Amino acid sequence: MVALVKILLTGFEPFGGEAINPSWEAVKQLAGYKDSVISLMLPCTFAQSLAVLGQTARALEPDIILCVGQAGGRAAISLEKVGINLIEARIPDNQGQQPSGQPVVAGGPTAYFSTLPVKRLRAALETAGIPAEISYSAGTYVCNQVLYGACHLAAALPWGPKAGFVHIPYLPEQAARHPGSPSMALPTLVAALKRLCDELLAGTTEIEAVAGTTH
Ligand code: PCA
Repeated sequence: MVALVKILLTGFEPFGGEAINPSWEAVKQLAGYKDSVISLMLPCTFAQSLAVLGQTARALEPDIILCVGQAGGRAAISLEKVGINLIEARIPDNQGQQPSGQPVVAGGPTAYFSTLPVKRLRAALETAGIPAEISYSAGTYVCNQVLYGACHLAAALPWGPKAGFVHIPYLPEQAARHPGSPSMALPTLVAALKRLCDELLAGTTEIEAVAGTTH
């Protein structure tokens, strides 16, 4: 019998004055997908996000940790390549904390690369007709903290899970209150996450492809 691949898929609670977070709206719809996906909502707080992720990952022993967050202003599904060991909060988190110049992990490496095959995931989304890009900065807020922390955690877990992060655009109802901001409809976001899970269930090897940015 082939062992089932387990994906821990996380989204965030709303933050920054928004009533909803597209990441949780989409992630919760994937609960139980292909008997492999476990959906988890993370608090948008520096103090709790990684504790909740770590506790759940240790209890469930997923093969893959895929975290999802809102990136208002981005137009495409952003496959994050790099998490950095820096917290620089532009706005307070959901507990009113606004840390500045702090490491995610004291004494940790400067950065981690996602261990997910971001080039292959981008190609899969493009084939499915969904706008996608590789991003080389997840910012310096809670999402970057979770990407860095997930990679740090995964590196320490004995069964060696893969870990990575995806930023997604606003939902149309959010963009309506941010004139000029791009958005992606919920069914498209859900289709994108399903496509990513399909791809990861098939394996985590990367492809050769041109990527990168010049700015
Ligand atoms: N986006 C924020 C944190 C939670 C979320 O969904 C970020 O990009 O850091």
